[in-house]
Amino acid sequence: MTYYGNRIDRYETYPKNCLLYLVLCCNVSSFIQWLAAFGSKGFTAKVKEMQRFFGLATSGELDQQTLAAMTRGRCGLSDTEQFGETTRWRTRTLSYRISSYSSQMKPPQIRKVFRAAWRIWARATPLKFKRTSTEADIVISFNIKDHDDGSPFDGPGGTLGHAFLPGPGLGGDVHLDAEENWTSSTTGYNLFAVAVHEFGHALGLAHSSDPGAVMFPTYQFDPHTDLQLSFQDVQDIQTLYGKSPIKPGKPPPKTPDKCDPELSFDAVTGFQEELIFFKDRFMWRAHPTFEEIKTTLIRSLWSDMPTYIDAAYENNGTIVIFKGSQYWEVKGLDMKDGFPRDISDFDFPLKIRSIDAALHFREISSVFRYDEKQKQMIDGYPQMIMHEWPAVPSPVDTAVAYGGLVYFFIGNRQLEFDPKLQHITNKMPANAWLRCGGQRTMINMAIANNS
Ligand SMILES: [Ca+2]
Ligand SMILES: [Ca+2]
Ligand SMILES: [Zn+2]
Ligand SMILES: [Zn+2]
Repeated sequence: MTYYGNRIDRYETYPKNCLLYLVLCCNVSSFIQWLAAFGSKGFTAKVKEMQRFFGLATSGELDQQTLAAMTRGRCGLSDTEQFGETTRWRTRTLSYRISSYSSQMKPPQIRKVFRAAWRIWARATPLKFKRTSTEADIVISFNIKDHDDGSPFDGPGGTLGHAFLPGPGLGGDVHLDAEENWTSSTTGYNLFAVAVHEFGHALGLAHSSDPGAVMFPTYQFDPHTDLQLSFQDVQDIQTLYGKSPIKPGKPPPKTPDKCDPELSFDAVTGFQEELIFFKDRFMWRAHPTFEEIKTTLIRSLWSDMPTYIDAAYENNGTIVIFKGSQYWEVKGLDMKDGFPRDISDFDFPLKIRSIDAALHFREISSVFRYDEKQKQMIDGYPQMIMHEWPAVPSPVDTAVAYGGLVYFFIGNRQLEFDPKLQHITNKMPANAWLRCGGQRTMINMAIANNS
């Protein structure tokens, strides 16, 4: 890979092949160099490194989930590389010029998208952005294939764009691949989402390791929530330029810390042999073979899944997700067609319009709804048995059946309940499964108990 000038970014959708992906992901400058340096053992190590980054089982093999993670968009800049000297603009008002347009969107639409993308950064800083048709600090262009900067584009897919650090000439310039299906919606590639990320680079920002950040290297677009800078993005840009003179409104969203003793969950579900914990836009996967439990966006595994969910459970490899009066079903990595559907499908009493917690037992194959008043799980199917949960306080945030036991999550605590003994057998912090000091083996223990 030739580095040209201070080009810092390539926004990737997917690699033309996996090896190229690993080279990009793992900070090795060329494939040849990489092969010579690592050989086939190195390949496994690099796959593992990449799997750790995405919070997958570190098998070192290109299994289905790994390949799926690779097909998600990402920025081609190494995730671990640090920039040397800080580069930033010295003026507070920056000019930008759009020197060419995409044929996929009308020019006024494109101008509107860029204006909105600059506004995202302007709100957090003292910076102002003005569009001009003459000489500008930042030139934005759509380019096809080789465009004379040593980093040719590759047609639809692959590289989406790249940007240059602040500086004279090419500095701060943003190049987008004109052959992408750019849109202002969810089909193709959302120009706004890519522009906000690339503009961040044009202002001097590197990639962030915060999965909730706009500057996180993977392409992420959530049609259901307004795109906003994360707490980390705001801190990073303010380190370069200082605060906005305008008093901020709502504080930027903080990415939850899995080891925060106050952490609570929206929902928890089993998923084959692992447990998945949901909170806001994020999730953690506790898998017996995962060396590390990473914070990842729900969207990075299931792109159509709602966020801020109410409850979830697994039935035979299918995860059922509840939010408000709707529910969704996902099988493996795919959202099933025909969803969301209304929870009235479950024959709940009519007055029930949302679900606090859902539980599913493989043996009885039934859904229960936790009733706050009666402190019990009401069977979703009236002809089936009622279960009682003595000594479990209400309300509960979520519950999950795992290893023959039931775990009730209440704020930052969880209660382990043995349905056979009909009493609480353990009390723990809610995040006890997420490997925060001293709790490393909890998921393995639960599995051992079950077998
Ligand atoms: Ca491309
Ligand atoms: Ca420039
Ligand atoms: Zn990037
Ligand atoms: Zn370029």
